[in-house]
Amino acid sequence: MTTPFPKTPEFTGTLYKPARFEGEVYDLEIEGKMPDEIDGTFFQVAPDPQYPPMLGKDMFFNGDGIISAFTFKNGHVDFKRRYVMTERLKAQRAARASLHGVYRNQYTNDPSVQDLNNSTANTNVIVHAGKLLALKEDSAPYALDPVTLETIGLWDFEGQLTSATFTAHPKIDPVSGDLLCFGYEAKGDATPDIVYYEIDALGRKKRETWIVAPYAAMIHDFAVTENYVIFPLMPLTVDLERLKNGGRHFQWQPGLDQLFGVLRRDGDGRDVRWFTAPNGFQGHTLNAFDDGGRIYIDMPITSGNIFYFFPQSDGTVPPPETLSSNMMRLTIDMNARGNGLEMTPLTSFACEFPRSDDRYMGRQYSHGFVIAMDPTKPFDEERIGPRPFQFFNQLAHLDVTTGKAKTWFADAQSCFQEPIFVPKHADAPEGDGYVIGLCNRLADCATDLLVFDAQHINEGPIATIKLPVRLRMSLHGNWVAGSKLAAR
Ligand code: V55
Ligand code: FE
Repeated sequence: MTTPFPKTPEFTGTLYKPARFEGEVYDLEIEGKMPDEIDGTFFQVAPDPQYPPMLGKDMFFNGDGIISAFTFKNGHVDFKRRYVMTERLKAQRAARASLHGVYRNQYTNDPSVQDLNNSTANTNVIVHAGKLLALKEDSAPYALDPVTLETIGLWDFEGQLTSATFTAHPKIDPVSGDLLCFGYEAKGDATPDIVYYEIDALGRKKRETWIVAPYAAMIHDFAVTENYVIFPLMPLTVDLERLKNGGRHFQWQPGLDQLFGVLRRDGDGRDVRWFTAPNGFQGHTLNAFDDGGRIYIDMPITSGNIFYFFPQSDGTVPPPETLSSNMMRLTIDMNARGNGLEMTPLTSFACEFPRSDDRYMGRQYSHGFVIAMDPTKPFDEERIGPRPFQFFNQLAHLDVTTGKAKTWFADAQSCFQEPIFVPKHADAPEGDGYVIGLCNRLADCATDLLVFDAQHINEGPIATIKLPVRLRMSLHGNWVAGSKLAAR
């Protein structure tokens, strides 16, 4: 490879310089006391471009998906990291160059890849029906072997997937083990169609409901309760003409409300109602539940566009310091008339990458785990340098029933990534377990995996798992119990 990566914030520094590393490390170095009882694998995925962008510039969300697997057993951790061998990556490797243009715009790709699937498989990984699924919201999933990380190929659930797309944020029903999932732009680029599926633990489709949104726009994450599905339609719209003219997939619309499409899980979709809140940026779902008549959805909401790479039509993006952000509780009263909803802050600080105890998905719950930014803490601006995204200098445990938060701050140059929750054992009480997450160390150009006692995050990690290689900034992942992988 003779072309260098661009010297832009998206491709430089300890956080964003591509790592492009595949390999295995047997028995990682551990500092502290690793509990013997943690048994399973933490899978997570990063966008990590194999080649410098064909157009000379690109955004973080367009990198090739690479999966890390950390397998915990008897107090030891083994590490494996492999690219998802997407159609796109295979074509690039054959050409020894990037062949892909603007994010989610096939019209800007090299003609040689025009007919290939465009997914980078870079946003989330989840195990379902014995397969590891690598997800990108513009495509069907890619299936991989969860033990070898060998790519099997594009996965249409044995012909059952009728949509062009599949979310990167499916949920697993903790009682049935069903995969609760959806696609938006589900009939192709810029279509307003949305499909909701429920696929059982053995991979058989049980439910398929189609609705049409008021317009085509991003639905990144969603929420599911025992009775309802909620689709947050973001003010990031799609336009086919813009795509054909080589433009960006999404454009921020400052004049549009936030919309929340609500339908009954057991209905046919004709009951869908769109609730509204003032213009803002809907983040990831922490959790949601209903009490029959009212629906509660907890998610961080920001006052404006945080995706600077999807500006509004005149090119403007708000300076990040002008935006405010909180974890919010949205309450939707299904018995009330009108399309309003109530919004109350659950935190006084900005946070993202929220996770809960997955055994309580869609049920009344108390414990949330997030990464957060405390701007009053020391910050090594020089070492951290320009960065395309928010830096998160804290890990936090929220009790959404009491409003109390416990936080942990490492130092002036450590950036946290999504924290996942691992129960102490299958029937431990809610929130009784461990929180595991990656932490980028800018002083050492290193990446550590940290293990916390979930109830005592403020006391710092109980174990630090040291990687001998630096990993690039990543996105989402999930914990899979060893017993589930063995039973596959
Ligand atoms: C997001 C991330 C994506 C994407 C669309 O965080 C939305 C939101 C990593 O890719 O393609
Ligand atoms: Fe996401």
